[in-house]
Amino acid sequence: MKKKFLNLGKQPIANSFLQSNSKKILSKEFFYNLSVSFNSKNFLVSVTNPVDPKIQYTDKYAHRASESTTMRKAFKNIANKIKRKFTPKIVMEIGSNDGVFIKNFPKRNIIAVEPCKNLASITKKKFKTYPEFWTKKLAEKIFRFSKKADIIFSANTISHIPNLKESFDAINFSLSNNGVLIIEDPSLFSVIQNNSYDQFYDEHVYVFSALAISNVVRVSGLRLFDAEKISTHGGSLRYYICKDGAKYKNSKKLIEILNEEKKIKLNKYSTFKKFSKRVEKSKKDLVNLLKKLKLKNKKIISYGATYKSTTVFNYCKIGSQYLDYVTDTTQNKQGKFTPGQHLSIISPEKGMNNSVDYAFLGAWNFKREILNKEKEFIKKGGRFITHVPSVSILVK
Ligand code: JHZ
Repeated sequence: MKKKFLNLGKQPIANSFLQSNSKKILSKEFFYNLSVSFNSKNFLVSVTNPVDPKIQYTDKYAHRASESTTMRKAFKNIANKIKRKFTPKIVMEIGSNDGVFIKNFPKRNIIAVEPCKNLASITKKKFKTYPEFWTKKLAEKIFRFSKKADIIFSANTISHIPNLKESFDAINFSLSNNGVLIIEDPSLFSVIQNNSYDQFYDEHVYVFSALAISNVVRVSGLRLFDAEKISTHGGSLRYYICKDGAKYKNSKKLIEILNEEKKIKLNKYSTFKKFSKRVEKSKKDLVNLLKKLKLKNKKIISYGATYKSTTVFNYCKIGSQYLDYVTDTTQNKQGKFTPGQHLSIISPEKGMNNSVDYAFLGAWNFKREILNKEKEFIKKGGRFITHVPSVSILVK
């Protein structure tokens, strides 16, 4: 039932930024083979052989959701929408990261679940935080003797959990009768439309479609009743899910989204086979462009040490022969080296100087925010390169 359609080669853990590029550290670097499959029974697209979560979500976890103004605003907006629409008494977040969503709620309403101990220690100062993986056992520990959750929110986390059946069973156990699960994850529709193959890396065990989610939650006694397109992370879907017997009617918007997905055939293997050909072309085009610019002695860097760019650089084998370094605003990424290709990461203040001719948009999902911030660079003739939706130099 699970059929492979894309091979992205030998990849490191996308989040494993290295402390140094010494031989000793490099010799211990972990690699696995990243390939992606389609399940013709429930339409799930997934990494064929997921990596063990215990080596991914450690106390050194690098991603901070608060790093971008776009995301801070997006989480504030959805928190306000939830308050208006559902007036929840108990809200649980699965994968609370650095608290960017929960900080919009009063302390008494919140339960946070976050397995990365460095992140959990940030939110536990104010909110009830469980520094654990989301499992049936944890759900029982939290809810066996207390009131169930009115809202369970989870952004960019459920797609990271290999055992979906257990996760949704645990969610069903934790929801009140008319409680609602709201999840957000990058959408398969956007990945196919934008050719954004870099949404596949070890953490993104799944890239969901509404078609797949509706099938997968049904098996756990849940029902997808609404969905909406959101612009975060290069095009995501927000899903509204309830218990089978809850009061919510299936929305028109959901039917439209499901029909759109059927129209571009997200339920057919042939769609993904065609996509994999486009991915191969994207790799050739990007490498050719970088080669051409290097022959003209241009200085090229990368902007944003994203997990996504780990996939691009290791799949296309783009290292120091093309890129001088990577800039990133996240303090705990600065001074480290990118996984697999070992490019040094420095702050934009240091790295975005007059000597740079081109910057590859590793954080292409924040294109608008970054182009706005880097007006001076562009004014002085600097240019951004992107591979999404196709390889090009951005004129403005
Ligand atoms: P970001 C992460 O993916 C990881 P990433 C995770 N697995 C996930 O699911 C997705 O997010 C949703 C920097 N930056 O989060 C900050 C600048 O330097 O979009 C970040 O390091 N300057 C949880 O890592 C990175 O770029 C800027 O102006 O692929 C963005 O990473 C801005 C706006 C960001 O994607």
